[in-house]
Amino acid sequence: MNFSLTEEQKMVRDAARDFAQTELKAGVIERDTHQTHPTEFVQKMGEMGFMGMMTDEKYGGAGLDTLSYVLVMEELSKVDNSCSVIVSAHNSLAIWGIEKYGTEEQKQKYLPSLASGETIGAFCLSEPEAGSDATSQRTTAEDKGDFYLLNGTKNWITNGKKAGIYVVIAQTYPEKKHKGINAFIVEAAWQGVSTGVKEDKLGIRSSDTSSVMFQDVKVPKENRIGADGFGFKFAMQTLDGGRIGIAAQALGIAAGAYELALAYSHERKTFGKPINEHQAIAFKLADMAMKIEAARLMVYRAAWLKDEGLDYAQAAAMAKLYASEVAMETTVEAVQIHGGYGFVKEYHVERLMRDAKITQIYEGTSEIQRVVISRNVIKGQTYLDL
Ligand code: COS
Repeated sequence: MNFSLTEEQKMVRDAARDFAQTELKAGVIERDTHQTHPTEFVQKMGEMGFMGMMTDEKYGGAGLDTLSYVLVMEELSKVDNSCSVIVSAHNSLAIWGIEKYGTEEQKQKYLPSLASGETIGAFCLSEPEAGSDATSQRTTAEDKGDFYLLNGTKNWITNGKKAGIYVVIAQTYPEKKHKGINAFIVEAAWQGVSTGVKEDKLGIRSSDTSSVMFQDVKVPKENRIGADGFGFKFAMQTLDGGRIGIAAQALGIAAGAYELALAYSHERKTFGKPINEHQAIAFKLADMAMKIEAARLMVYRAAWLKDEGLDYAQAAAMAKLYASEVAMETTVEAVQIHGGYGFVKEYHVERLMRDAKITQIYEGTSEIQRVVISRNVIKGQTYLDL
């Protein structure tokens, strides 16, 4: 076993850390308050290679591994989770499936502008009545010969109003249930595509989340991804990788809140000594550090399994479930350590606490992760089997 990072991975991590701490941090409270989209930083992240992290260099991507992606997600998420969710949805949910299952024509047409960050991507699976129960798709894609006619509404779409490209999951043969579902690449500029208002959210407030509506949208046959009826498995596999990104986001939130709480515990004095010399605070810091380390090992291992071409669905579900719980617990404790200061925006931990909550909900709730994990466990899958 080798737990060290390569020189390249360290360089990528340090670049993300520097960018997050020196550029993102300054305006993050203001962007959160006013729900301002971090457009200029998305452009900068494109220049830094973060918008095509794992995409092959021949399509203009950075060609990095999943572990590098996780390291970047972790560093961005210590500071600005609106930026990190944009990176995650774009890389894991929009680009990954096109690169993995798209035709060469689709890749050449869509990947270069996505990988540079010029075009933002979004993944449209959830619907007003189909979130966890993903097989119950109401959006239809009727086969009309030369094209599919797409109709329906998608909810809670990250990058909804900013995306130029949507990967859309829709039902073509309702009688076949999940085996009748397809995945399509849909351009935002096409007639019949529209978006709802930007959602006013508890956390990740400056990221763009909205409904996306499709009304009689003509999707050319060549824009279907994969074989006819492959859409549900495509969506599930996309989410397996997406969960590694969100697990890394949760890890970054926890680590960011912990670092702030640790620094504050040295500065703040009560009863004549720094608060971390009181056991009540010292033990909180010990528990936080231990849980973050456990989450980190799970997240990095899930990324490693994916890079090795091994089965990572179970590891991703476990990492996402555990890291998101650690993010929630750690941020609540970080606010507590800060006392009254933790309750005001200036100290950053209240925002991280608000951001943490969504990691237990999106890309599969904690309850769905337990469904996935328990089914595998009952089938006899041992986690350490490689
Ligand atoms: N990879 C590949 N195939 C998968 C898969 C995966 N990770 N998970 C399920 N499948 C396949 C199954 O093997 C099954 O295939 P067959 O019909 O050939 O046997 C098919 O998909 C249906 O699976 P299953 O019967 O398990 O479907 P369920 O309706 O019971 O749902 C869960 C499975 C709950 C795991 C799924 O609906 C899910 O993940 N829901 C959450 C979706 C989600 O994360 N939503 C939030 C979106 S935010 S972008």
